[in-house]
Amino acid sequence: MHIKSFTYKIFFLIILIICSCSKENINESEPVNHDLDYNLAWHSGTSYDTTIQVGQTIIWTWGGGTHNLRSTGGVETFDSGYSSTYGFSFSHTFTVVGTTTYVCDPHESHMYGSVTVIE
Ligand SMILES: [Cu+2]
Repeated sequence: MHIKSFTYKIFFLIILIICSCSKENINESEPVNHDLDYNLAWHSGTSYDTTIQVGQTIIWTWGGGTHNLRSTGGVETFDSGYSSTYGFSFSHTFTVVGTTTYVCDPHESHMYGSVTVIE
């Protein structure tokens, strides 16, 4: 009886150690902070009005089809060029306060957006 309860104590101790170890691992593997990036899908039927802070980056990721992403007015200029590769991505880091509009040229009626940069 004595030996049995001792065995249970050892078993409990081992379980406790395993639990505390795995908890530590969870804390270490917390996701990287992506607060500074905005990820937007870029395919037919996507339009956005996005407000960000100076220095933040927007990443557009292509769905199916042939698309480009070109600024059409405002305070910043950018042009991705054309790509028909699914998963292609284009990013721009905004450094000027104000609003910039953009469009996908072949799909200007349903692929467009604006980015408003605030201090
Ligand atoms: Cu398009």
